[in-house]
Amino acid sequence: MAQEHHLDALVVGAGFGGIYALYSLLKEGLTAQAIDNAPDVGGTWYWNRYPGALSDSWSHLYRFTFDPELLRSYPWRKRYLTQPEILKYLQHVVERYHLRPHMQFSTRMQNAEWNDATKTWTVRCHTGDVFHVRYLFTALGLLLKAHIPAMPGIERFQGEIHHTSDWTPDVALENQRVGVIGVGSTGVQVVSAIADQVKSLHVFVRHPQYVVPSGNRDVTAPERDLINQNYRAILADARTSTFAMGTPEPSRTLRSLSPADRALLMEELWQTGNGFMFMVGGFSDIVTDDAANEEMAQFIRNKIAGIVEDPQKRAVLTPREPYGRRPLCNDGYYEAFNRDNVFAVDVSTHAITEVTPDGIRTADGTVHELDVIIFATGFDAMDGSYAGVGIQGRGGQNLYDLWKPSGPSSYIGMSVSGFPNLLLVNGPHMVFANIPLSLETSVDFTMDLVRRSEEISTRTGCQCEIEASEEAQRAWTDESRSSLAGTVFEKLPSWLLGKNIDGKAPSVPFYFGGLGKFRALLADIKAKGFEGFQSPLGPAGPKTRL
Ligand code: NA7
Repeated sequence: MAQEHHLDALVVGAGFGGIYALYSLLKEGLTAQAIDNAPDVGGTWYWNRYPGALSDSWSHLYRFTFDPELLRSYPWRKRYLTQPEILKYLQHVVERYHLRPHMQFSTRMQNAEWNDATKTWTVRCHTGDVFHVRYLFTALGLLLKAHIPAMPGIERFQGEIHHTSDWTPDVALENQRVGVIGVGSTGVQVVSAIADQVKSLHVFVRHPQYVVPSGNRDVTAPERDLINQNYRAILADARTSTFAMGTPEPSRTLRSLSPADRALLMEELWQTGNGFMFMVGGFSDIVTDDAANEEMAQFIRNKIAGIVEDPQKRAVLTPREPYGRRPLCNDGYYEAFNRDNVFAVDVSTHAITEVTPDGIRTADGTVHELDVIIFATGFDAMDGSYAGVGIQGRGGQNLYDLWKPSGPSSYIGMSVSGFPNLLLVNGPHMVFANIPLSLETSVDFTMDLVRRSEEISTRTGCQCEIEASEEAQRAWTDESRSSLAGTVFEKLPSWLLGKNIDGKAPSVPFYFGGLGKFRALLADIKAKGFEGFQSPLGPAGPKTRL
């Protein structure tokens, strides 16, 4: 039954970020609740239940790290975690810390409004529930809003249509004629998983990507013991590294080795598997030096040529662009195209023109007959997650509208000027790194902010406002932009830059400086009395700078 709730804090989202924010708030002694639109915990990992869904971070680092006992005791089988395993793990965490009584599911936040007189947020949900809280944590996830490109005729299709992020376990693909649109991380996983189940599989490829093996396999008991014994050092390394993926990040450049030695190293990386490992685990300059990047890219092209037997399929699957999107890995992707029932459709030269009642027509006039169309077409990432919720700050300013014209802007991915006591969990301009570790860093810092705010509020008798200064926010937005400058990532139109969505303002919605640097920066901000935040939480005096 719908209720009015009066709490210290509301957390919106019950994925990795929301779970840890809720845990931290309760530990702090505050009254808090989490809500989620989904019927259970999991966030991104609840919705993305498509076949083959797998995390591409090593299993031992794709988890919470705040509890050493949990780290050492929770079992895992392989080097990577499947979606069902991740969901089970998150459910376990929720039970272990008795969080479930503080969670309400099937509850969607519709809007949130800041009241400057009472210094509270009023959050209204589609269930009729209303929450009055002093702190609002948005843990909405990066990949919430599905991107489904407009395609004429789609409503006339007589088969089934699914986006991978809205998958239900009852989707039956066996013996069906299936079309997959998109070959990003998701499409690659789906294709590899279903190729041998379906009658036919047409994969619509616009920009083929570089896919290296993941090298997935069982983790042996001695390997697990070794990880357990060394967890402290492993975590320390990850937290001071750039991507926090547990892969080496050497400083040697590609050309510091002889051609023969670097070919050997590339082969070793290929055999080891893991996308980040391949991109940054061998050489330091793959993302910054065009020639080094091209040599690495050519190595992968040669591998593709050695695996994909059919010349037409090989041509469609071979990328020509630099190796500079989010690195992908998956076992068996290219091999799947050696099956007679799997086809590579080149939609860069012959785009999809329409969906017909019985399939997809491409510009060359061919109708590819299908029973099921799977959109693996990605997301309106990051600020897109905020599109469906009306968050109104001081003066009725709408957060998403504010971000729309020139891209999102925040201070350290956590706070937005004009939106007091709104704490973003992995919001726009968060650090680009392995998610569990980066979000723990962010939530820990927001808890530092809340702790300080509570002290001030108790001392002064007035609710303290946690709010970035405009200058600090602007400086951080600039910093995020320059963190990408000179890298290959900036040259390609990927979702990392919001360039996959027509009409979206180009922006750099991540901070690419790395987790180690980010953590050092947060320590510095704290040491300087929460520099960049407005007084009284931040330093007194004139507006603060980074
Ligand atoms: P991505 O990486 O954004 O990939 C989406 C794919 O969909 C990509 O291959 C796109 O091709 C393709 N796409 C999108 N629109 C079209 C149209 N109209 N026609 C043909 N192909 C299209 O999303 P993912 O879900 O795979 O991965 C997102 C992140 O989730 C991933 O990086 C992980 O961090 C988890 P394009 O490249 O635009 O030509």
